[in-house]
Amino acid sequence: MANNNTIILYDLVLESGCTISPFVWRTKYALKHKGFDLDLVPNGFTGIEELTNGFSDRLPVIVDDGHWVKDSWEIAEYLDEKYPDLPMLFEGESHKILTRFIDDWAWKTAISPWFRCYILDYHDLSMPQDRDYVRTSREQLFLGGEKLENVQAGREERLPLVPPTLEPLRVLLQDTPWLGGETPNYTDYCILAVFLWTASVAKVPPLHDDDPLKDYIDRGFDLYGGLGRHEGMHNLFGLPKAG
Ligand SMILES: N[C@@H](CCC(=O)N[C@@H](CS)C(=O)NCC(=O)O)C(=O)O
Repeated sequence: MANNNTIILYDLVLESGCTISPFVWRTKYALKHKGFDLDLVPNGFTGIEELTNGFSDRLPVIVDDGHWVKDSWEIAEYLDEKYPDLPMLFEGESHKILTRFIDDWAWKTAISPWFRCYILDYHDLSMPQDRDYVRTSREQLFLGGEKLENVQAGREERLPLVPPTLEPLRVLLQDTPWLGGETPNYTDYCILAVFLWTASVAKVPPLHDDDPLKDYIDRGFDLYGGLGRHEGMHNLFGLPKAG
C-alpha cells in the first residue's frame, strides 16, 4: 500500500507553478480518483533525466512506496492493477480501447490546432531556464523549423475554427454528466487534460462565453477540491463571436 496513502508525482510546471503537461494533469486526476494524496515534486522542461536518476526524460513519473512508474497511460494501468479495490479508472479492456480513440480525437481536434495558436505563450510562460530548450525543441521537433512567432501569428483567424469541431463532445454531454456516466473516470480525465493544458497556456481565450462545454469543464476543474484550479491558469471563455 502506498506509503501514508501518498504517492510522489514529478510534476511539469510553468513559471507560475501551474502544471502544463496534459499527461501530468491526467495523472494528477487519476491519483486523486484512487484516493491518494499527492507529494508533488515540481520541475520544468529541463533536467528531467537528472532529476529522475536516468529513469525518464519525460514526465509524469510517479514513485509509489519506492516503485517508479513512467508514462501517464502506464501509470493509470498500474494504479488499477495494483489497487483494484480502490475506485477503478477503467472498466475493462473495451473501455481502454474507446478511451484511446476519444483521446486521439481530442488531440487531433483540439490540442493540435491550439498548440499552433499558443506556442509562443507556452514558451513565454515556461520557466526562464527552460525557454531556450522549449524554443529549440518545439521548433525543431514539432514545427518543421518554423519560428514560434510565425506559427502563432494570425491565430485570431484560426481560433474560431476550433469550437465547432468539438460538437460531438457537446452532444454527448447533453445526455450524461460525465463520460464515465454518473461519476468521472479516466476518459473524463483525458478530455479534461486537454482543457487544463489549454488553460495553462492560453493568453487569449479559445472558447465562446456561451459554450455549453463550460459546465462540464468547470465541474471537471472543480473536482477533488479544485484540483484543476491554479492562479496561473487562464480563462478559457471569451473568444469573440464572428461578425
Ligand atoms: N507518453 C508519455 C508522454 C509524456 C510527455 O511527452 N511529457 C512531456 C510533457 S507534455 C515532457 O515530459 N516533455 C519534456 C520535454 O519536452 O523535454 C505520457 O503519456 O506520459
